[in-house]
Formats: sequence, structure tokens, C-alpha cells
Amino acid sequence: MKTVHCASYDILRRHGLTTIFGNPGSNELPFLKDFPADFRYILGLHEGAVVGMADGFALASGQPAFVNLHAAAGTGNGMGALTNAWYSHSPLVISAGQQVRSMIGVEAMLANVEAPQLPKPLVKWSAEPACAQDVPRALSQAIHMANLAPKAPVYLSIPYDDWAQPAPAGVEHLAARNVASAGLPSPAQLGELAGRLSRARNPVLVLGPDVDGARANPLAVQLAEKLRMPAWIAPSASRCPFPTRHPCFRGVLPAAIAGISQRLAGHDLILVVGAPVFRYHQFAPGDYLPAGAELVHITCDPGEAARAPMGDALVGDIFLTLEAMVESVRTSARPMPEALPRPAPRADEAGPLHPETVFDVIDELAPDDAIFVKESTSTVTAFWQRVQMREPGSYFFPAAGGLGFGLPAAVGVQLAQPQRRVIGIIGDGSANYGITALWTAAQYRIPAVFIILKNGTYGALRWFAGVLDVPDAPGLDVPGLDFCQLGRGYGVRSVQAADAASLRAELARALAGDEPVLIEVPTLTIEP
Ligand code: TPP
Repeated sequence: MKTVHCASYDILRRHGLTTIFGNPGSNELPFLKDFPADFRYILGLHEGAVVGMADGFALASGQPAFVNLHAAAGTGNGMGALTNAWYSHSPLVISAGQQVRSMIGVEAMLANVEAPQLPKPLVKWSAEPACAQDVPRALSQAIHMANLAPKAPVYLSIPYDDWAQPAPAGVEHLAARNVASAGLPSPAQLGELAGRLSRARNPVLVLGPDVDGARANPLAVQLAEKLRMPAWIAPSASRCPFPTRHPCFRGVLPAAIAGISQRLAGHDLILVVGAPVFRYHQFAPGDYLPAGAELVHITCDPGEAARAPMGDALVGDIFLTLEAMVESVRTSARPMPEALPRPAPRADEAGPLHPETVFDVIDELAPDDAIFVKESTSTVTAFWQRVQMREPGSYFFPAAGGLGFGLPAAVGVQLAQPQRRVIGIIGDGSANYGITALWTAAQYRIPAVFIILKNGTYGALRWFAGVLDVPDAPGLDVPGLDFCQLGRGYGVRSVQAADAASLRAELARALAGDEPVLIEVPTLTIEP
């Protein structure tokens, strides 16, 4: 007779979840017993890095990723990273080992008391099966829940004495199931939307991360070209849904109510696709919409649709809806928008480099299909202006701003996309939250390139301190960090590049190789 252990591995295998990101403890060992040869275990040294790696893997592959954490302590360590996974619609199937069933009540060591409550509200579904025989079914439910629109993390706590129990009769049906969303709006809804777009005098497109998640970038390009629409990236961008040197590309909208209305002034129809309306950050009150503008929102997430403060929304499949729109609208007679001018190079003196220079060197050397994992908070605007991104899946940034994403996600993305090169661009503040991912990159020889921008400070917070009028805040500088020593300590080849020529040489050498490399670059602080 099959065990719960065997039936559960069958289900994971059937869904292609053969990579397990984890950090084990005693509660998890029975799950890892007789580890099947067709599975691989990717060990992270801290659960923040484990969840960050899995997040990168899920985002870059478009598939669920399986995580195994240690009880409550491991779950707690991973929760900062879960904030990003939640807001990026990342389908993480997170399992955590629980004490044996008879020892949970007495709160023996490693009992995860009220386990399903612990990761809320950062998971779509959370459970501990009521008996061992329900574990395979609950695992199947977890995988489908994570992968159905809107994709999201889920959590399953599993007592460790369950694995050796016999699986229930009929368990084989679970691995055979297909569960899919069918989310095309009705012909009437599509007709109305196409009519509004065709009637608009001066429409504008605002694109969010779920366009990239749906691999609908080429459809967004076709729609923008047909309607001669400028295309903005929705604020707090965590992915790149539109090629950044296309004539229609306009850049990333500011994350403020007033700033968005100013940038979109003059448009009569704002079509937002695959983003919340909107993901604001700094509080700058004002009109939600420019005068005379209507807003229409296409989203895969009912929560996003319902909580928006303005506009009409249509909840459906982003790829299919955009495809239908491209077919429905006629090519406009308006002139095509003009491409943005390329920013001029910065003149560098001796000493720390302008981040803009670093980005120009990256733009010069990165392969056309390079993937950038970005976590340097003060340099976002400069990066989008200077680094060309062409292909879907080219950019990942922490979707909730939860630092500790960059280094681990770069490792996970590189694992998911071995044929593309991943360049992590990480601030010297951010790097510390996920630094142990370097060890995983070294041990599994995952050839991501990590460029650490060392400006000695929390640059974005220095800017925010000005916005919030807190000129004297303590705790904003991070001097005395040597990332080359840290990198070597974790087993990664690490070099410093103190000027543009050595950065060019080191980046070229790293991209020509097949091992992880860390490049520390002393940089100046700029306004975000
Ligand atoms: N802790 C977490 C987990 N997430 C956060 N976003 C913060 C703290 C607050 N925070 C936002 S930006 C920032 C901090 C600490 C500074 C990041 O500094 P760095 O990576 O050096 O980038 P820079 O702003 O200098 O480009």
C-alpha cells in the first residue's frame, strides 16, 4: 500500500514541482526520507533567502515553486519575503513541518501552535490537514489554489508522523487532476471595452507586472501601436511589461496620487492592465484622475478591482483580454508617439561612480535577453532610463519593497532560466538581508552576477527623510561593509571595480564565465 509520503511525492512530480527550496529541521526530516532521485533540494541558509529564491524561481518560470520550512521559526523567518511574493502574485506552495499530532496540544518543542494562522494575511489559503489521510488531497488543493488566478502563495502545515501513514483509497485520482481558469470576458464586455478604446481621442496605456506574468508583452506592444498610445509602467514596478526603447514607452509612473494625475494630464481614457490602481507609496494627495479622464482597469485579481478608488474594472485573463482587444480595435490615424531621448552619459571624477555610469556599462555589455534583478532603491529611475529591456521576464524588483529579495531572487531566477544570464543589481543596504543566498549560488554553481552598489547609506531613506522632513534620523548609514570579503566567505569569486574601465572588464569576464561572481562598485548617492 502507498504511504502518504509516496502519494505526496507523486503529486509534486505530476505538477513538475521537483525542485524543493528549503531549510530543514527535525519536523521536516521524515518528509525528506528516501528523497527521490528525480527531485533536487536547494538548501538556503536562512528562510528569508529560501522564500526569496523560490519567489524568483516561480516568477521567472511562471510555475508554482515548492518550499519546505521549519515549523513556526522557519515560517517566521520567511515571512518578510512573503510580503513580496503576495504582491507579485507568486505561486509559492509553502509547506512547514509540524510536531507529531499527539504532541501539538502539550506544546512540545517545535509545535507550530495555530499553524494555519501564522502566515496570514500573506497567503491565499492556509491549512493543516485534519488527519494524515487528508495530506495528499490538501497538498493537491494547495498547488491548485496557488496556481489559479490570481496566483498567490499558500501554506500547508504537516505533522511529521503523517508521512509514514497509509494513503487513502483513491489517492491516485489526485495526481491525475487538471484544474484551470477560463477567464475571457463576455463578447458584450469585450465589445464595450473596444468601443471605449476606439472612441477615445487621446488614450494612454498603463501596464503592470501581471502583463509580464502573463507573457502578454507583445500584445501590449501591438495594442499601443494600433491605438498610437503612449505606454507607461504602473507605479512601484516589480516587472517590465513593455520594451523600454519602443517609441510608445514613457517610463515608470511616480507612486503618488498627484504625480500620476500630472503625468497623465490631457488623456481622456486611461487603460490600466495587470496592475493595482494604483500601488502608491509616498503620500501626495491630489486628484485621483486628471480632469476629463476616465479609467478602465483590466486585472486578474478581484481584490485589486474591488479596492481601487476610481475607474471601472474588468476581472479576467490578461493575455486573452489583450489579445481580443488587439483584434477588435482599428489602427488609429493619430501619429505614433516619439521615442524618449537617451540620457547623456555622466562625467565621472576619480572616486565613487555615478550609478548612471554603472547602468550604462551594464547596458553596453548585457546580452539582449539578460534578466535584471534589481534591489537598489534609490536608483530605480536611472536604471529604467538607461538599461534596455526587450524580452518578457527581463526585470524583477521586490513587489512589496521587502528587502532581502534581490540576492536570493537572482539565484532563483537563474535556476529557472539557465539559458539566460541574470545580473543582480543590489544596494549595499539591501544586500545584507539576503546575503546568505551567495552560499547557495556558490555551492550549486548558479552563475548569477551580483553587482553591489556601495554608496555607504540607505539612499532611498535619505531622500524620504527629506520628503517627510526628518533631517536628523539616526540609523541611515551603513559604513564599514566589505562585500568582497563577505562574498569570498560564502564561496563566491568577488572583485571590486572602482572605475568604469575595471567595471567593464570585470563584468565582461563574469559574463564570459559560468560561475557566480560578485562585483562591488563604490557609487555616489543619487535622488531616486
Ligand atoms: N527593512 C526591510 C525588510 N525592507 C525595507 N524596505 C526597509 C527595511 C526600509 N528600507 C527601504 S529602502 C532602504 C531601507 C532600509 C534602503 C536600502 O538601501 P540600499 O540597498 O543601499 O539602496 P539605496 O537606497 O542606497 O539605493
